[in-house]
Amino acid sequence: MKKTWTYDKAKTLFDLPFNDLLYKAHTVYRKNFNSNAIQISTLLNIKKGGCSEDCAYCSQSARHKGSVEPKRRVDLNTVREAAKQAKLLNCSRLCMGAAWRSPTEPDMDAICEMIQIVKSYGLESCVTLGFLNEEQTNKLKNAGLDYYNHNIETSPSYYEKIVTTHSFEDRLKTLEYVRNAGIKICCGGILGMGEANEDRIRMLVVLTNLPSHPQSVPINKLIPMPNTPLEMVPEMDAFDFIKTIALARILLPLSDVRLSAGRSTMSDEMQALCFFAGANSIFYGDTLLTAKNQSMQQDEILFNRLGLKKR
Ligand code: SAM
Ligand code: DTB
Ligand code: SF4
Repeated sequence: MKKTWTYDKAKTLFDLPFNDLLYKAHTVYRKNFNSNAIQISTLLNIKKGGCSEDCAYCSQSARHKGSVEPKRRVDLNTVREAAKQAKLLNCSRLCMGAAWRSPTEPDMDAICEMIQIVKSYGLESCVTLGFLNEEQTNKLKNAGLDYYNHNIETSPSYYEKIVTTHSFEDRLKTLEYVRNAGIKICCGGILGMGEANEDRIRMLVVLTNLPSHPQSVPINKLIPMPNTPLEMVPEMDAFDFIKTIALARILLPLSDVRLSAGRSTMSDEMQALCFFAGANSIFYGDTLLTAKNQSMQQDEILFNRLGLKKR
């Protein structure tokens, strides 16, 4: 039975001394997973830039002057090449991201073909396309989609300060369609957008109290992208980041918790503490969607030094 978490209970955990919180989180981690094995996903941007939404962190919003140059949707060959490469690099999942508020019908047909290509390489498929309706969700399920990524980003109240073109509730609605269609959910957020620890805790409380836990929970650290409203936000405290990962592990004991965007500005020691606290998944590859990732070479060195294996 899934445990119900209140904000107060979660905050009591978050406020424990650092060692006590990490010990608890690592105990939960070890009970449920091989704590030396990391799930590896790779990213492909299938439609860059030109998005109608105004998400303050995003380099792909057409509303931030000077953000990335928009490109057309990529062709199927680009997906084939990315899938081949992901397989060669021992990744288990390819995640395809599009800078859309929501996909059109011709987009949907192309996406279904892309999913089938990814599956034909023996990889798990994940897409993130913005808002979906029920019909679109069922179409993705029939194409064989494994995961849909749709993040809640932050607490409900802080969300309004970050995005004005859609609401937190809109995001929950798409998550409901995805869950009802039987597609696994990848849902997390971004830390370091100027929010308080209270918002970080509230975001995790929303995730743990969904009708079922998201199977995958990406925790991104803001990459302050040039020409976005968040470009100058001060760097968040590293210990608060690690504590949020630990809380995610305790509140979502069976979910994969992904140490997502922002690793290229984290020290090896900070990443190691996140892995100890229960992060068990990463994005691998030299680029994310538009930003730089920690290089694959650095990841190989880090994994060797920490005795971590790809799962
Ligand atoms: N348009 C879709 C949507 O909004 O759901 C998918 C694409 S969006 C780029 C995928 C996720 O990347 C976002 O939900 C956000 O969590 C993360 N992200 C985007 N820009 C980021 C940044 N500058 N730093 C950290 N994470 C970021
Ligand atoms: C997620 O939570 N993080 C990934 C993936 N889902 C699609 C994307 C990170 C994007 C980082 C900023 C960029 O590359 O523009
Ligand atoms: Fe568009 Fe998604 Fe970026 Fe928001 S996060 S601007 S919806 S691509």
